[in-house]
Amino acid sequence: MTHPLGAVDYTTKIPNNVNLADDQRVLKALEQWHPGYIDWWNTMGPEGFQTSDVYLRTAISIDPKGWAKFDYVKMPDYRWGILLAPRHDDRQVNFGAHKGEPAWQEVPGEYRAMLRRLIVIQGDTEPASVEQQRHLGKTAPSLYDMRNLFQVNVEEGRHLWAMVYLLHKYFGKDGREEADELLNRRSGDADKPRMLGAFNESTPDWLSFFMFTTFTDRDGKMQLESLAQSGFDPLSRTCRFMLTEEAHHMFVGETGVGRVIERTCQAMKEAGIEDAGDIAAVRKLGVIDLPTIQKKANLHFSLSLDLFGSEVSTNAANYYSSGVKGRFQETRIEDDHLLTNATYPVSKLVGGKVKMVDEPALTAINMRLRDDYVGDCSRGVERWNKAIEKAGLSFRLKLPHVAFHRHIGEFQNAKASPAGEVLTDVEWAAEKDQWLPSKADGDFIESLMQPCWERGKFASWIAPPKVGIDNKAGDFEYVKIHQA
Ligand code: BYC
Repeated sequence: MTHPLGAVDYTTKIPNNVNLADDQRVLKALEQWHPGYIDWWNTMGPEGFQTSDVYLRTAISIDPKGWAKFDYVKMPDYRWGILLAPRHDDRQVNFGAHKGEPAWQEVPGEYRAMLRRLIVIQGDTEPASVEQQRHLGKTAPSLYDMRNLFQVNVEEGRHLWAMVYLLHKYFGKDGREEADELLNRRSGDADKPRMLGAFNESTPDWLSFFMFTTFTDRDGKMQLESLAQSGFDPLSRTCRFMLTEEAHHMFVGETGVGRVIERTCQAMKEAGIEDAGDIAAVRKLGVIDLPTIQKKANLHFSLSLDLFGSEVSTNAANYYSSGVKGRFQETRIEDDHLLTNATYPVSKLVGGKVKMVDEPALTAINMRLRDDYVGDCSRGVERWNKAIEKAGLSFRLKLPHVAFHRHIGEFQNAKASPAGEVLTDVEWAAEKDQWLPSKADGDFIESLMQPCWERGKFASWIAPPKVGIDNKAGDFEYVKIHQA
């Protein structure tokens, strides 16, 4: 269904705090973009559930206490708003060559191409993830999980709107062309793929979805945090508000994996199985064995590490020196915020071994952000391990070494084990199915992916959540299914 142009009331249809009603040029550009977006949503968004009523939160303001409202919505009618965090008139560029100058309210000509590229890359990931996840509704393990999937999806749609607004507002004709292209690329397409590697991978099952939202959305958080530091104030303000929504996506991932672990441990305990390595016995219980969960974590963590780009990168140095993309929590770091003389330790492949080498801190910006990311991920894994420990099992999940299974940067041509030992091709080929999900693992997980859509019920392989969304009771009907 495409809304006829004249029927779309943008001043009320798009909640916004950017004065769209008084900005006729941008309003017109968005009006022209909107039908293409709705077409994309209807053809590439959640498959089969476009007419269902979903209990969704919608961002309606930027007030930290009441920014969202919950209600039943059919997804194509979701109000994809344009919301920027409040403007502070005294905000400055906080790092790089322009440090101390007032933050830019317009795009500086010399950094136009750079900013446009970063905004396009950020924008490209948002619809890509919706495309990757579009088939998952059909195998949802509960109405609660189905609703969370759709919540993540509509908000990724809103994040696309956020980037498209910036392109239309600040980048003129080429901004409009880039906005159109964002609707033309497709995840995994041979001719028009999405821009970054991990966004062209498939998300074949719900465990992958939970791993993706744990690890890849967390890259989203780190990248948005870095862009939120930007000297280009509208980008900073947009990203700050997006981070408010992003937190829920990581919650969905981390608690999703946590609930899979909880259910597995519970089933093992009930059956008196103590050896997590007895995969056949555990699988017979209709739950996912812990070693397979580890393999999925290995896959999604390593794919997400690639999203940080090369450890040593002149692009990253240029972004930083120009003041367009900073470090995680830049303003809380105690240094000169110029980094002209500083160094930073980078893990590199030296003589066939992984070693730490000091590099100029400016070119090591990606590495530093990745280190912050790995720290954040480790804390999540520790929370998962607590549940395993509590169940009295000796198995522990671990993040693989950063050299493991990489396609970008220092280790892209190396074959390394999860422990970080560099291997020959033959050794790698012999072991890789122990470390990454094999076809047989995929087939087993797929066999468990049976829909469970009864109110308050959950599939055999996942525990219920501790609390409902918006404090709803356990048997709340999060999705009223009307299948298209
Ligand atoms: N795949 O110096 P290099 C999210 C390219 S996720 C393919 O190594 P740089 C979300 C790179 O573009 C966050 N290509 O790296 C999560 C460059 O190409 P050109 C998304 C890659 O530029 C879940 C060349 O390799 N946001 O929001 O310092 C659901 C050399 O680049 C990859 C952003 O990423 C790759 N993995 O850093 C929904 C923020 N890595 O220019 C949403 C914006 C590198 O030579 N993007 N290349 O043609 C950036 O800040 C940077 O572009 C990157 C790369 C961090 C991605």
